[in-house]
Amino acid sequence: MLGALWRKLKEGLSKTRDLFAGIAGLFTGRGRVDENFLQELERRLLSADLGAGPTIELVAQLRRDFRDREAGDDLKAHVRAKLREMLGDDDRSLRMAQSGPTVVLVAGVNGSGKTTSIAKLASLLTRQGKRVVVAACDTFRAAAVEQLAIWAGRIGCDIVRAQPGTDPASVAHDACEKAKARGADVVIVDTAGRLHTQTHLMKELEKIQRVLGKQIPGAPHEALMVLDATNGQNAISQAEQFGKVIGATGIILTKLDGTAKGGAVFSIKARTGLAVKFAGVGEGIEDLEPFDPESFVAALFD
Ligand SMILES: Nc1nc2c(ncn2[C@@H]2O[C@H](COP(=O)(O)OP(=O)(O)OP(=O)(O)O)[C@@H](O)[C@H]2O)c(=O)[nH]1
Ligand SMILES: [Mg+2]
Repeated sequence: MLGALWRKLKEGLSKTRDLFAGIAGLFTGRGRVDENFLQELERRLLSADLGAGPTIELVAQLRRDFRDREAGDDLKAHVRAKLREMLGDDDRSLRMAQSGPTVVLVAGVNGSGKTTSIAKLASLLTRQGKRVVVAACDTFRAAAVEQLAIWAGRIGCDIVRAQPGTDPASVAHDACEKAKARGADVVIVDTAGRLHTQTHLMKELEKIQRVLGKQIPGAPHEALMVLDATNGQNAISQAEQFGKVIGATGIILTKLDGTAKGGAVFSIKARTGLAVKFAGVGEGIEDLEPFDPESFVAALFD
């Protein structure tokens, strides 16, 4: 069953799809799998941002198993299956608390799409009948709080906010209190953009995590790192470090609609060990999809 992700990806992923169509096109030329063919395939996989590691591995394997054979449908099916395999079989559902509110912390570099993704996730969960509280812990900019408040108003979920300059950890604390008092199902915590090299900001994130854990056992149950797909391999390099510091449990990969670098999906797993749990495929409130490897590969190859 191919769902909404596939449909949206077919529309939104056009730039990445063009590159993969070029890759799939190699298999219809009915040529031989010789050194020229393999080098061309390698070049195309790299330009689709598959990453050096996965590309080298795939091409070496084809050199071993398909050398001098005809580059036809069975090779295409093989490559498609390999790409699917690279995405792994992780549990991509949100880890929910055994009882009481589930807390989802969202972090990442500036402008990666955190606040928008939180709004989309809050909307998705609200549509599933869950009670959601969003916590506006990006207290650096008044505009950041406003942005989240506007979304919360549209979605009809609760928001906990404070004056700009308030300690983000105290907003996180209040959001947990409110969630417990109201019997909410999920708390989603927005944070200011930061780099893993900004020690004081990473300490601030640790403090938020500590406060969440004191308020609600096991919180945060998810620490989702937001990556902007348009940054391709650069985003992944940052994520390797960032993810370790915050103990990330999964990835939200945004802006897949506007980029030819969608192949980065394949190297995220290899480099960070983390599964993409959600994919952002547009700026609208419904443009977030639970990531499904099957649909993703199908959207690229079919
Ligand atoms: N096309 C597209 N745009 C997106 C997507 N997700 C976010 N954006 C846009 O990216 C821009 C930045 O999004 P924000 O959600 O404000 O990013 P942020 O990480 O909260 O930014 P800071 O709080 O400043 O660090 C906005 O213009 C969003 O509309 C997506 O999946 N597709
Ligand atoms: Mg933001």
